[in-house]
Amino acid sequence: MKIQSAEFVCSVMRPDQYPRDGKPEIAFAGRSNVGKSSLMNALLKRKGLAKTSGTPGKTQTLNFFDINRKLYFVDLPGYGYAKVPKTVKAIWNAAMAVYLRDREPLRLVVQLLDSRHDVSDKDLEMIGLLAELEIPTLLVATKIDKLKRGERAKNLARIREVLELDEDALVIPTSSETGEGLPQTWDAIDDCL
Ligand SMILES: Nc1nc2c(ncn2[C@@H]2O[C@H](COP(=O)(O)OP(=O)(O)OP(=O)(O)O)[C@@H](O)[C@H]2O)c(=O)[nH]1
Ligand SMILES: [Mg+2]
Repeated sequence: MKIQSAEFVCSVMRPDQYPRDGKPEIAFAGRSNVGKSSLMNALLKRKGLAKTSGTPGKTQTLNFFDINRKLYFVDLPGYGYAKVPKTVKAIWNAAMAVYLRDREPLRLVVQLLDSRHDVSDKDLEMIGLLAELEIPTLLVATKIDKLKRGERAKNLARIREVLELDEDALVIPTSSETGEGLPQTWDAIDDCL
């Protein structure tokens, strides 16, 4: 997809605040710091559009971005080890669950997994929820540029094994730094629109 425009629209928590024009939505989910905001920016070729940070817990609300006046990217708050109180995490998780459970325009969740780390219990919970809700899900393994050649194959195989994926299931290795995997990610997004 050629990006003609990409604009921040709103930062929200409650369903009555979501956009109402019915344009299709692609959401980005994954633990804090896995690289959701960076991947969105890389896909859109807009460096500072979604705010990124070395400190986990940067994105704290659902952030909607209008792409080409045609669809929305939705940057979800990260789950997991964000350095915030439990009560705040519970509020983010609830906001995310409400969104996922009942969002008609949602076409695809891009679920990010850090290629350097083992799949966490929280990741499994999230992937289980997406399956239960029958939401089309694309798995991507982020920060692949940080792995050495040998580690790369091993870690990708490990992800497939832990998630018990079929041979034909896709896990796209991505890097927001080198651009690896971005065309394949766009192909999968385009297929859902
Ligand atoms: N080397 C490398 N670093 C990355 C990549 N993607 C993200 N990072 C770095 O990882 C850190 C976290 O990235 P974010 O995009 O802010 O992560 P996030 O998932 O949006 O985090 P939260 O908003 O806290 O949930 C930043 O320091 C990024 O520069 C990647 O593909 N390669
Ligand atoms: Mg973020």
